[in-house]
Amino acid sequence: MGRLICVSNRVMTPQQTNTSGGLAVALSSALKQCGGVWMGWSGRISDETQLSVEDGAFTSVTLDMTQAEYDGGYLGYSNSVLWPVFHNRLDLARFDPTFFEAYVSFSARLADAIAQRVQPNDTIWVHDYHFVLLGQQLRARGVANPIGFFLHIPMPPPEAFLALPEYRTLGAALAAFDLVGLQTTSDVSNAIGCLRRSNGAQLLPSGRVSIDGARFALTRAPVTIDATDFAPAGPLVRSATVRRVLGVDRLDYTKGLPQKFRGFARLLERYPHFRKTTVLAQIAAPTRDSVEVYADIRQELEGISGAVNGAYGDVEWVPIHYVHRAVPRRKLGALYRSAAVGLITPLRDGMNLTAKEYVASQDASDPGVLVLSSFAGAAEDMEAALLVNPYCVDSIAEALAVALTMPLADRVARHRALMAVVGARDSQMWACDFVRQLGRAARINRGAPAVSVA
Ligand code: ADQ
Repeated sequence: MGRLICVSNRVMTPQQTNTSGGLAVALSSALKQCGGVWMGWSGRISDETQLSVEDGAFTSVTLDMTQAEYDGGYLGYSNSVLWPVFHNRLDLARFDPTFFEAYVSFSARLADAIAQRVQPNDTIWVHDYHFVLLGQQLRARGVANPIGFFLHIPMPPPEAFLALPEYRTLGAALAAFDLVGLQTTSDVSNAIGCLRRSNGAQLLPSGRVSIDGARFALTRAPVTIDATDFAPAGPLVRSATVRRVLGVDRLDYTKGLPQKFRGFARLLERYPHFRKTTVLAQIAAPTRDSVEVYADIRQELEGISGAVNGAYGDVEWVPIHYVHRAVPRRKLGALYRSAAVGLITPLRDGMNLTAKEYVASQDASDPGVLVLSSFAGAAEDMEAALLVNPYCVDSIAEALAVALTMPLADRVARHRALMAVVGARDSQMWACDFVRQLGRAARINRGAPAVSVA
């Protein structure tokens, strides 16, 4: 079997051990097992065209971005156009016609680097919205290897997708992949709807999609976590006097943090007996600070937490503990475990790994309760959580009231059902399954008989 070449915007080097985020954990685990190459952005901005290469259990190969690629391609097209549009926030998208060229540019230089290094038996797996064009760019450079794509964020409804000036180009580019993976069944049906409208795509009886004669497969492949990394170690430590409701998110407008703060304030307003005995701890990791709307949300949150703390707090009790910082990964498990409620309420989310991490961290004999947005991809399989409408502060407040008073037997039963989902598969299984399906899709595309996989 050949090597796996993974491509994603940020790359871990073989020496890095402190992984942050599901994509990094899943890919490093797969790459360590198969050996292979991880390619993407170095995290640096310069005009240097030389690649940085580090060898170890796998090889990392990274490329610097030019200032124009960073401003127009990464901050611009990726994070100010594709990110908001795919999360159905057209109001926050910046449709600047100069962005797309810079987006094409970095992806094309990466395609050059991959085309120079790829060997005949290699499999290429491209990740996320930064590189929608990469499959097509590789094919244009004569790369005939199996190439798969996985979208970690939601696929938008067709009306939002068609708002992208480049929708036809993006849709056609997807057809250059052998397999396109999405997080949920609704993402798969949105993808079919988008591609029908944008490129006249046809859904074939085999379930494959055809665009102008190019055929590819679509699959639902929800990202998983390694639940054993979060398995409780040591006794359960929770305060006897104050119960903690916990949120852990990147500070992103898609994560619904203002609504979450207001939902908690509504709980205190409507049910005064929770005052003094309950706190909301929100750990919000800084992200994309140089995109304007991210600075706006930061200010908004500081304003809401200040107002709620001013209205309800006193010298002994501060209702909202808002921390704008990342927590070291090794400390997350204990933090999740100490919380009576995990409050994860994104307005839209591809999956949401924090929800899975919260469940995996609980003590099965006295677990906390997960309150989860019904608009997170994770909600598709996690019906045993208390599902809420994250836009509705009353819905959040009522779910919190139920969670904070839930009898032990109900908490145990819900946790057992959630663990059956979270513990069933690990990140290595996720990656290996995708690569197997990709091999099969590529064989079908090239007219070879498919080897069936279990
Ligand atoms: P994100 O939106 O970054 O990624 P999410 O699923 O929320 O992903 O996971 C974030 C990861 O970062 C989790 O592992 C969490 O523990 C960690 N994290 C978040 N805030 C933190 C903090 N303050 N301190 C420390 N760690 C923190 C995208 C999509 C998601 C999808 C993932 C994986 O947007 O929908 O679930 O990819 O496919």
